[in-house]
Amino acid sequence: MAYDFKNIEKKWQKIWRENNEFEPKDDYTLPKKYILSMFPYPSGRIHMGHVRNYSIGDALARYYRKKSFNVLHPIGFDSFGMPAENAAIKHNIHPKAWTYENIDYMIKELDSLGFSFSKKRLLATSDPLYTKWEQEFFIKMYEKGLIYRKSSVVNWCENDQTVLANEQVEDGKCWRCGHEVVQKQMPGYYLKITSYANELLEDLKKLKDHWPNQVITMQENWIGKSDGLKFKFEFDKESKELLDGIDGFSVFTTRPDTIYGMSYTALAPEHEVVKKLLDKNILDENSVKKIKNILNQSPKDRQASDKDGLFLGLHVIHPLTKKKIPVWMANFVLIEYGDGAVMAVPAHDERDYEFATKFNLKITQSIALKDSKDKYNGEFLDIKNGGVLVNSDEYNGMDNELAKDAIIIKFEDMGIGEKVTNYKLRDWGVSRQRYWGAPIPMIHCDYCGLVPESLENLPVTLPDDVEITGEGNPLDKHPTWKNCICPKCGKKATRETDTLDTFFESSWYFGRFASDEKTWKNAAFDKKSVDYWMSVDEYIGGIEHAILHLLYARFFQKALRDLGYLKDDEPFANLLTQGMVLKDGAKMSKSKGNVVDPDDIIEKYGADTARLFILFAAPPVKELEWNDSAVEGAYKFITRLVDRSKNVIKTTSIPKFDHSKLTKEQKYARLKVYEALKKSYDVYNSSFAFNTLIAACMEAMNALNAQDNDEILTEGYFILLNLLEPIIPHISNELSEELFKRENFKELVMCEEVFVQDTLNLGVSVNGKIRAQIEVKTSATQDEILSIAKNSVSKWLEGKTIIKEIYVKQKLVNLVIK
Ligand code: ANZ
Ligand code: ZN
Repeated sequence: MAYDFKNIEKKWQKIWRENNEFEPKDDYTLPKKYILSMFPYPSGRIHMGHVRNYSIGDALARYYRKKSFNVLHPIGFDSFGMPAENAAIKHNIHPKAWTYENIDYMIKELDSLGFSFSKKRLLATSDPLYTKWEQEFFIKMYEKGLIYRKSSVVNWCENDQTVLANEQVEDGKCWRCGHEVVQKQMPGYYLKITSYANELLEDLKKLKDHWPNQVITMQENWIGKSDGLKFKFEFDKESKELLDGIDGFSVFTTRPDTIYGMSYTALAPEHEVVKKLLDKNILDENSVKKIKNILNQSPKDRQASDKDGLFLGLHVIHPLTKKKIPVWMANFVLIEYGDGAVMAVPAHDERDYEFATKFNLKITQSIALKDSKDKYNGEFLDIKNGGVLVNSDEYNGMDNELAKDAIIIKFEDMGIGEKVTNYKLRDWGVSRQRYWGAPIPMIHCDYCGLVPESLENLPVTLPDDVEITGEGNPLDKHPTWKNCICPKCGKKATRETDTLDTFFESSWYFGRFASDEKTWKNAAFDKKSVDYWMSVDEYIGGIEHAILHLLYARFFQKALRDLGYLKDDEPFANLLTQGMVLKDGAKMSKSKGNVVDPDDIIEKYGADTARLFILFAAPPVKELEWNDSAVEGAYKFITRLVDRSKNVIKTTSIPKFDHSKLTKEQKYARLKVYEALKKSYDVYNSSFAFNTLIAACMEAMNALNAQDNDEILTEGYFILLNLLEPIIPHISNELSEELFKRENFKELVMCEEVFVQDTLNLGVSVNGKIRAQIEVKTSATQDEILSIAKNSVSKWLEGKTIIKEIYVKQKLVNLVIK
């Protein structure tokens, strides 16, 4: 058993390429589908995760093309980034050469899989023409205040020698290399994603039922909205004197209802009050040491360690009771969140509780469960709602949910606080101290300060002559590249040497793809084509991008909309997150040595087999376990499809049948074929469970083989080849061209009569116990059915009298006897 997949696949790939079959049409009156699989990083080779990702996207693209949609199905490369520099160090090859050699090779691999990508819109994000528009966005965003520069504590990876965004730190480690991340104070550029926090959260509602729930929840949590009260504490007189000038500090609480239970306040070690005490040398040596130690820990490490802190020798006045409250520094208070300070309520907040027990601080109850008679003895009480206030003066007895609002109003009336909303989301730091990235188009001028490069000088391109050692930023060490002229005053100035986080590039590539490539030189986006093609109708990629890329891209879409570049609020109308490809239960990876190379599979079995296996082995959203014998099985199915095609009648139209005159096997074969067609509607339009469609096609093939009418076989092939073409395109095109001529492959017509059953099965019970199963003609009368039923259970009726005969239509017959 063999078929000549090598020549067949090469032949069709050539035909497709020469006819430009996969280019989108410029006719914007046609109904459209924009199908996009996440573009790859040019690491050097395609892996099985890619094969899965692109097989799913390609099946959809090919399906919608058949359905006469105008389809955009582009591909490109996310080609800036660190591995190119690492390769440069290891193999002594220039990052640019490494990147573009890899791209060339990977394009060949993608072609060998027969994916129907538009080639005219191929791009690499490291192309200067791509950088040009990216730098224009940067400048427009900077001018609008959406980008700013600040010095702040950042995540620093010693191994990669660069800054990482919060989203790129996983369990305190670098998302890329796994090295420990440390904290470092550094200047950098930030994108004001926080100014879109609310819209990013609200618009998730529009994506419900179109995006996986899991991704929506992860984004909701990452944005992390909380409503509460912000108010200001005043220091007591002694403390004010110590702090010359600082008269108090603000805190944020989501639980104003617990305010009478406050027994201390706590500041982050970075807080200005702590700074002041350090500056003034007021604290003893041990205290200073403790603060410095905590400052050196990353926020993650602090959360992981035991509660720690110290009393600062200061007091504030409780805004309602006017009592003195001690001020502590604590390692669990984050400078980045809220106001970097908390009112601590140990009775009702677990972290405050742990801290208070450790340092022997007072614990006061302020909320009790309704109708509870228990005496309070200093334990932690987690009452979020449904409680009543106690020890809370005028609020005693009030429902705690109501008390939240009442106390906020009180603070607002007193003019010392206000209702605020806080988000966990932080601005996105985009400066990277690396060579192989898009240069940040800013200029440092001694006279004018920070000045954007003028638009007509874009793109600012990378110098080729750099030495890449892995230490420090090569652009910083380049002898001349930095030197430039200030666009504002014309004096000598220096360029910014930081480059952009590569997530900047992947945040707008889908819009670039949606622009007619003939316009790429003139503008970032071509309004007419981008308005037509966007949003992406189906976006397919790995769940690992749930927060990072998908949040950044949503933000960019909104920011570019507000800058007048784009129209839609959301970039991806539907999202499909595919599961991982595993072998022996673990993710395929070089370090585990369990990688199956797609090239080897294509060499041995052909691209169609690889695609069929990968879509058949599991539904797209589930993990897929590699299985050599299932690959073999996929190959055998195709071989059989080729084999049996010899009996198919060459024709250009589907044969017609008088269905009622067919034999049972013939009827069954037609039923299975049309069941597969029916399945395809659901699979391509909503479930994407290609595995079930393939299974239906396989069943249909078996049923066709079990009957002997070549006309039915022909009808079956006409339909099945159509259904399978998006999955195994080479062999389907080969066979359909030979048997039916490809141009006859139009919309398939459903045949409803095959679903009409002419017999039905009924259970027959005697006194409620099922005793027999009967098959009767659907046209049989009730009397006929009852008489067949009685015959089938005659041995239970012997010597008895039937007192009741019940027929439940299409279900069962029940006989009551005595
Ligand atoms: C008093 C209180 C009592 C609180 C109580 C909670 C429970 P979410 O919901 O995540 O927004 N908080 C405020 N700023 C903080 C900071 N910079 N670092 C660490 N913790 C901080 O959390 C809000 C709650 O986290 C706030 O409400 C505050 O503690 C604490 F029974 O105030 B709460
Ligand atoms: Zn200047």
